[in-house]
Amino acid sequence: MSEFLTIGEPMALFASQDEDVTLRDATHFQKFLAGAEVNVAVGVSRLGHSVEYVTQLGEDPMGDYIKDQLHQNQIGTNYISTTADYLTGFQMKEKVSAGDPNTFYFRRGSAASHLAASALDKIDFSELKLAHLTGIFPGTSDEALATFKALVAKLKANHIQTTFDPNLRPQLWESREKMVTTINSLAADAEIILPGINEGEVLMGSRDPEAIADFFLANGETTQTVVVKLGAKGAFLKTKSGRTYSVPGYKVSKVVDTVGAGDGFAAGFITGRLDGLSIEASALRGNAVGSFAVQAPGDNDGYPTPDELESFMTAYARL
Ligand code: KDG
Repeated sequence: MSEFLTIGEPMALFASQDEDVTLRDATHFQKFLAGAEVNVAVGVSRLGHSVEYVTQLGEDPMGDYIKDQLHQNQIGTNYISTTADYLTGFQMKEKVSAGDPNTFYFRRGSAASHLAASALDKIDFSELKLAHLTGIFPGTSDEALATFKALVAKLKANHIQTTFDPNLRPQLWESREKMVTTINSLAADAEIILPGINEGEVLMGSRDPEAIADFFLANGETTQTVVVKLGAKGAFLKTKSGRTYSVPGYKVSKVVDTVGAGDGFAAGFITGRLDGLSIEASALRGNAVGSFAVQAPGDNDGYPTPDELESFMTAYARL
């Protein structure tokens, strides 16, 4: 039983330590836990909420490493299955002095992509307050897409609110058209949608944050709020009733690695909602967690504890 649940593909991440060197030539790597949904799980757990994570791991060293990491981060493993038939996925990430690093995935046919819908039968929805979903897991295979849809049906039947981050990974989809159509149709079932501005442009053709929000509000009857992430510039929010908010970003002195900032935003936003904050205050917290994320080399290792978050937000408010 937990307040928060997510489903996804966790991976071991080998982050290069050789700056501005290609993955082909890099020789030094540090191992981390990665995967968009597990990043959010780490962020929500670190901020003090109970979390269960649904996935399937291979019976291999990467799977064992991920299990250890989940335990260290106090993430529930009650809904994690294991299989000897498929391997756990992993990825590599460049280190860059500026901009976004290239990443490369070794995940096709992974254990997580073979998670069957029957694995959802044991989920206890009784204390669940919110579930986070992304466009990555359903893109990993047709089986994962079916499992994802089965989970959405169960969440609906149990009246659980959902956040949805499109998290576009074109490498996973057979065509851009299939990715756009499927993700827009999955987004329609979420109460809160969290697209990045670049994703909004791919999914509906405009970089205007309000046009992106209007698109998703019209796309699904369930959708109540759209939060468009603007990177360092913060976020733009629009609700079904037509209210809009612009929430500023936080400046950081040195960006180490941008990957994981969007998931950090989601973790901050979600914990804001679980703590009863307004959507505007939740988005401000999301921006704060995102700014912790960009100052660390892994995807979720920089996410704050409640004390770290509070002192950062208080100090910043005084500037
Ligand atoms: O958002 C960051 C994640 O996406 C990263 O940790 C792993 O790329 C990844 C994925 O597809 O889950």
